[in-house]
Amino acid sequence: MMLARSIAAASLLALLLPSFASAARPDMLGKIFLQVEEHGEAWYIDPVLGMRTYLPDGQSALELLRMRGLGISNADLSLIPIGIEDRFQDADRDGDGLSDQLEDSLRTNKNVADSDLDGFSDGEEVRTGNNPNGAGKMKTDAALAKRLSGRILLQVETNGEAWYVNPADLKRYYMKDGNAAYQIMRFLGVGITNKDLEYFDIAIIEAGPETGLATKRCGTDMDCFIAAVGNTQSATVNFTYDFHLWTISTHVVQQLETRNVAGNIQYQDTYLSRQMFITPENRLAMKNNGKTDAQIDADLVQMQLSTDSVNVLHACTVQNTSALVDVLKNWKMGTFRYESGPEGLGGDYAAFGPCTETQIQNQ
Ligand SMILES: [Ca+2]
Ligand SMILES: [Ca+2]
Ligand SMILES: [Ca+2]
Repeated sequence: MMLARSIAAASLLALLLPSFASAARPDMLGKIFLQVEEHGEAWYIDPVLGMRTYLPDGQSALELLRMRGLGISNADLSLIPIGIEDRFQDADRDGDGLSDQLEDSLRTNKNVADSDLDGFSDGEEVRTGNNPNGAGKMKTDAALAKRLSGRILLQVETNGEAWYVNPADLKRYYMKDGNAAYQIMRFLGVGITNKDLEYFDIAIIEAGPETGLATKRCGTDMDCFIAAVGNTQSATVNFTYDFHLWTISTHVVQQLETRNVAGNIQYQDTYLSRQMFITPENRLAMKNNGKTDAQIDADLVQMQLSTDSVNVLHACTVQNTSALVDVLKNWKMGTFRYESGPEGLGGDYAAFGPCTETQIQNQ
């Protein structure tokens, strides 16, 4: 009975979902693999792009952090458990098992092994999930850690410190620089055959020359983002909007991001969340057409399940910056066009230039 029901649900989902190239291997997303049939080359499977990036050295790891990192608030970051990779050796002046720089990030005392003087060293407390700065356990959010599995996170409220959420244990590993990232990612990597690795296309991380303008982080201010795009400056914003398809309304929070790569603007957007609902008017109309509340609610649950994925991405190379600015202004006014074009990417995205669309299904 349970089996029949889950097969029915799975086939319904298969009908509703577009086919995603990487959905077949969700277990591999966000992991580091070492090419054991060659010379142990390290590859990162980007969980957003569903593509692999080659990491030959610390410089490439640094570019990966800069280009593919996701900004996170300190409050959210604190809810993800901390992992410690003992094989990565770094300065630890008080010998408590936490490197000096990790202690700076955690705000523990790097000169005192037991910051809160409770008899347990800072390292012991972090390893056991206890608070090294006071009493009690560290508060964690397993669902958040799972959602960010395999992502690189950047502490945008402080100094952009980078962390990697290891899919194997859903803990975050601190990477103080490119060299640390490279070594820690190698330690966390697992072997893979060439055949399995070749399942993923290669994504090339192009940092490009520095533009002299740091990434403008606009929070939720679309005017700030639009102005930055007009100046071909790298920028990010979280953008919230609603759209309506047939009787279903969808509330979306999306991260928009542009990057100035050697003078060219690259654009991408990522769904942070999508919630679907039915307005009272539409519910009444559906009931007048003979549906019961229970049927309407069941349909809604199925729709929500089918679109429950975050990390849905459009990536475009912008050919005409002013066209992108015009589209963003329309979005801000609530006019969002998403009709399919000849390549399946029409509507507003057709104005940007060549686009790829990648959608990753949640596990
Ligand atoms: Ca220490
Ligand atoms: Ca300490
Ligand atoms: Ca302590």
